[in-house]
Amino acid sequence: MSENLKYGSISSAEAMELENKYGAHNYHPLPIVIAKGEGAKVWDPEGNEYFDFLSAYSAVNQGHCHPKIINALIEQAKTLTLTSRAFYSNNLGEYEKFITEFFGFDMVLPMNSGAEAVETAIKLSRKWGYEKKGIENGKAVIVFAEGNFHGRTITIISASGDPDCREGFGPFTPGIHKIPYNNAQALEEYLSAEGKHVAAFIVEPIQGEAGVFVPDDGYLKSCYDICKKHNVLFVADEVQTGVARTGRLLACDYENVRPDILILGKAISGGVYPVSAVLADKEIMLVIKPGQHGSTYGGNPLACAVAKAALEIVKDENLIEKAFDLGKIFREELEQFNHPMIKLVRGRGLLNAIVVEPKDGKEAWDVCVLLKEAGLLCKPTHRHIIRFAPPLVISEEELRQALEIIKGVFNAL
Ligand code: IF1
Repeated sequence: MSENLKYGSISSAEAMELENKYGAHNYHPLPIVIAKGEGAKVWDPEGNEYFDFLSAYSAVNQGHCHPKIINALIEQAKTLTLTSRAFYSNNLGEYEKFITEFFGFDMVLPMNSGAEAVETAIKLSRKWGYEKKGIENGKAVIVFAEGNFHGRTITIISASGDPDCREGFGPFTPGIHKIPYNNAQALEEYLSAEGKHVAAFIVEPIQGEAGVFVPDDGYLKSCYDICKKHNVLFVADEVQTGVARTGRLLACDYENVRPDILILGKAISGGVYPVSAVLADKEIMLVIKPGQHGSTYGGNPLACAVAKAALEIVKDENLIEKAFDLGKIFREELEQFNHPMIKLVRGRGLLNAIVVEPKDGKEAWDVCVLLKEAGLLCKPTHRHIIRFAPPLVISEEELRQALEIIKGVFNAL
C-alpha cells in the first residue's frame, strides 16, 4: 500500500476518503493532498511537485516551513509554550514592543485567528464609541462595505452579504450598517445622516473574497478623511493584504493612510501558528480594561516567538520589494498573453486574480483542476475568478516557470 508513497504513510486517495468520512463537510477542497511544503512549493504523498499559488490564503508569505520560523518555534517549544495571561511571560512584552514598532502603533492586543482580531476591533470600536465619542449607550453602529469577508463568527457574518456565509445562522448581531464598496460618497452620505451613532468603518483595502477587488485610487484616503470629519474610527482589515503581500508592508500604505485600528493575522506568523493582532494608539486601546477582553492562547510564548521571526524575515529578505516587482511581472505577462478566456487581470503585488470567460462549459473551477494537473495550485472564487497568491519568497525564475504552466493550460483549453 505505502510502496509508492514518498511522504507520510497514507496515499492521496486514503487521505481524501478519511477527511470526507470523519470531517465536517464545511469545505469543498480541490482534489489534491499536500504532504510537504518548502518555499513556494508543495508535494503530495506520492511525491508530485506543485507551485503553491494560494499560500493558505496569503498566510504563507514567507514560504512553507521557513527555517528561521521553524527554529524559533522549536526553541520556544522546548522552553515554554503557554502561561495564559494570568501571569506575565518573558517574551510577550518584547514581542509587543517589536510588532508595535514594526507597524508604527503605540499598542497591540494579541489574539489567534483573523476572525478573533476582527471581533476584537469591533469591541474596541464600540467601547471607544461609548467612552470617547459619547455615543448613546447601546446605540453604536459599525459600518461595513458590501462584498466584505472578515471571518466566520456570528457578528462578522452579520456584516456579510454572502448567502453561503449567512443563511441558516441567524439571528444576527444588530448595530451593523452596510454601504457599497469603492464608493466614498456612500460613506459620506451615511455618516452625514447617522454619523453621531457610528463608532467605526471597517474595510479591507483590497477585497479578497470578492475576487481581489482593488478599489479606485484615492478611495481609502477619501474614506479616512470622511471618518475623521465625523469622528469615526477608520479600521483596516489587513488580515489578507498585510505583511508585504501587496508590494507594500500594508495595502493602506499605497494611499499613505494610517488606520486608527489595524487588524492583522495570517502572515504575521508565516503560516506556522495561528497568530493575529489588533494595533492602535493608546487613546483607543486603553478603553479596554483588565477583564474586559482576552483569550487563553492570545499572545502565548510560541506565538510571540513565531511572529517575531516571521516579521523579521519580511525585512531580511526584502519581501515588500519582491512582491512589488514580481507582481508587476506576473500581471504584465498575463496581460500580454492576451488569451480570450482571460477577461481581466487585476491585483497588487503578489495578490492577483484573473477573471475567466467560460468556454465550452469550462469555468474557473475546471481551469484550477487543469492547473493542478499541470503542477500549480490555486483556488477559484465566485465561479469566474481565479486568485493567484504565491509565497513572496518565490524566485523570478520560479514565477516564470509558473507563468508557463498557466499559459500552457489556457492554450490547451
Ligand atoms: C476560510 C476568503 C481569503 C480575511 C480577512 C479576516 C479573515 C479573513 C480579510 C478571517 C480570512 C479566509 C479564510 C478562509 C478563506 C479566506 C479567504 F476567500 F474567504 F476570502 F483569504 F480570501 N479578514 N480569509 O480574508 O481570518 O479567522 O480565517 O483566521 O477558509 O474561511 P481567520
